[in-house]
Amino acid sequence: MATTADLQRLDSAHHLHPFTDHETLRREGSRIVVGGEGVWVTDTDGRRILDGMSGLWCVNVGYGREELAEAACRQMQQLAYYNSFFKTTTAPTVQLAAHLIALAPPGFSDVMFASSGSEANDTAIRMIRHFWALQGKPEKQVIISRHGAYHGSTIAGASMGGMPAMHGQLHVKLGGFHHVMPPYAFEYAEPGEDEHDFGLRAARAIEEAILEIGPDRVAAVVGEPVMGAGGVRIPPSSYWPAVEAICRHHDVLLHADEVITGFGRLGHWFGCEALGFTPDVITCAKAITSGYQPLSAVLINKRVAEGLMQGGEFFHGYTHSGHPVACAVALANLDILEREGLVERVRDHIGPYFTQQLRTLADHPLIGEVRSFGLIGALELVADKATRRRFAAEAAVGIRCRDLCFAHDFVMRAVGDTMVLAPPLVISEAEVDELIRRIGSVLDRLHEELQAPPVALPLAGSLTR
Ligand code: PXG
Repeated sequence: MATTADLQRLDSAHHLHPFTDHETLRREGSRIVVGGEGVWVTDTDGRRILDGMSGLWCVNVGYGREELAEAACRQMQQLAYYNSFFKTTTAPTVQLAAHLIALAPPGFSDVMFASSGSEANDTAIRMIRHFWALQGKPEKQVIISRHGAYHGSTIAGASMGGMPAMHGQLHVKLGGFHHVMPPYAFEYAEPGEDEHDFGLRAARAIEEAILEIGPDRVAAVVGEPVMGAGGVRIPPSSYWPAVEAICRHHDVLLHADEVITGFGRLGHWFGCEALGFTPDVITCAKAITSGYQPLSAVLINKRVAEGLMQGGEFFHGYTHSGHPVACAVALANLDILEREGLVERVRDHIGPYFTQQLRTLADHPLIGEVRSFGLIGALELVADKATRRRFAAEAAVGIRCRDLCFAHDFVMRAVGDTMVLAPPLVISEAEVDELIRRIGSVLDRLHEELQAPPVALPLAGSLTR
């Protein structure tokens, strides 16, 4: 049996981690996670860690669900792989497509599968652009996105996303994407500006972009109903209905990237329902299997589907599109979500409880804003509570907070100085209390450290511990 030190040595020698500064990681070593049950994971040192992030926003039904392992095992024993090319498919693939359409908002009719959120978004981009070409409008190709959006890590996903650091490393960014202001009141609202009015102003930024580019050149608007990786940016309720109206008015498709918000995170099957709008295209991944298998899907409405079907063959697909094992696990995962009423539980019970408990942190001197929706939440760390002035970026206060959370055996992610949470939908009230208690201790500790002279501070920027 390999020891922690053995695994860390091999990890350092050979494994490149996603989104990681390897020089720092190799100095400090990785935490190696070996088990999980409910909302808890265990590492090789035997520490139990309360996972406030559902892995990476995905383990909605919690860890350790044997029936998902059994679904995978059964399907592997019966048929581990077959594809959906060349007029073939498999039973779980078909059943899952039908099930997703039954859960989707009215008007949706067809599903195409892939394995990751990034691939789903690449697929959606290709579908949307091809749809307009088939409509006889090949010049309608530009996709409007928002600054701070995360749409994945492939070249198209990173180009469509609004992360400046990722754009910087693309070197040659794909064309045909335009970014506008996000509906993020904490940073973009004018002093004293009403939330509702701010939401409408952020929607107007989209309309202004459509008019500037020309409606005959704009293919779609894309957005996460609530921006996740960009720092849990929750739009005012006025935003999405206004964006939808603008898209309809200018005949621009609306693409909801539901990779984080799908499957109950916001108390509805899809986030668009929670935010009051109906898109034409939905991409989803992550919690479609609660992370137990890699799987993603693009859902399209009748209009887009019928348009695409007029075009003969659509030259797109992956070896693992509609993989039968992933689809079988997704079906079993949807069954758990339905049978245990986990989506309604978020809407009616544990979501409101989480919000209420998270709000108790609002008085803390380091907290400039607390916000949440369903089981997604954020805490803004600020240097000055009255003016909401942020800390200097070099102080890396968010990263220090995250590292303290790890040291206190729980996971809360840092996006700059925005601390974000997305616990599994099965979290109990007692576990919410425990999470909030641990966050409170970490904030107190961080506050003390920040008062102390800089030499007393732990090394900033550490990644794992
Ligand atoms: N869209 C959205 C909205 C996402 O959040 C993707 C697309 C891409 O999915 P894949 O499966 O290709 O990773 C995502 C993924 C983080 C973090 O640290 C967030 C994601 C992935 C990894 C890390 O917040 N979101």
